[in-house]
Amino acid sequence: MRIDIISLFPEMFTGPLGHSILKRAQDSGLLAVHVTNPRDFAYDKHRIVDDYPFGGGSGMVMKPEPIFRAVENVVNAVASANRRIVLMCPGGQPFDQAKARELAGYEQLILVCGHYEGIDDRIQQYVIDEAVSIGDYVLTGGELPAMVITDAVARMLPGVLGADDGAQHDSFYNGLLEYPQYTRPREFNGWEVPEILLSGDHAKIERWRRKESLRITLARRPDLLDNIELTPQDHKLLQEIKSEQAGG
Ligand code: 4GY
Repeated sequence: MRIDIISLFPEMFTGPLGHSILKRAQDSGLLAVHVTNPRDFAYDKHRIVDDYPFGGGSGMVMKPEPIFRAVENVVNAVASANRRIVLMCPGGQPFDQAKARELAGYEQLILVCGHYEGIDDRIQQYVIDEAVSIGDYVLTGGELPAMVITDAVARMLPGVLGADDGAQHDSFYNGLLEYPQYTRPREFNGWEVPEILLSGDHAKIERWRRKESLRITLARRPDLLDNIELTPQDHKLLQEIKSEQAGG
């Protein structure tokens, strides 16, 4: 997959995308990330990318032409029509795991980062396929959201997390929060690893993990339980959890 980021501040991306799993994904050719600066597509003498808002008001608005040409340029760089052009915007659709999985299905993802007071709305109307929001707060620009989305989408690509596909056990992958994980030592500061994880009984371990996922989801994010299909075993496990709570 190729991810194109349109941003006035390309240097912001070098750190976060150049390490660990995202670096490995790029080195192995599973992911390519390109950052394009709309300023390079501002053809006036001062390469101006923003201007005063029509109608008045404070702050500056990003001009449409440099962004339009920057998007056009990266569109022309990829032959496939299987692409999505996404604007980072607090007013967009909430970004979640399902959206990450969906966006990972495109050949090319173009993430457009606004700055200042926003982008001339004609870009949003005529160029952008969809706007997404990473949460109900306002940042100074779309750069951090673009990094969040790049990260979440990249790890959904086949092969990025390695052979035994870690994403299957993620929080949210199955609609539940993740069960607790432990590693060596078996005892640390007198704090023990749950006995069952050392038993070697894989069926029992699976059941325990499912139960702990349900327990943690019920405690912290009960809203998530309304959005998934629970199996008869899940209902049984939830009953156990509730009676354990009642019994103290
Ligand atoms: N939240 N989710 C977000 C954001 C910054 C003014 C337009 C968000 O996605 N993007 O806060 N973006 C704004 C700043 C211009 C982008």
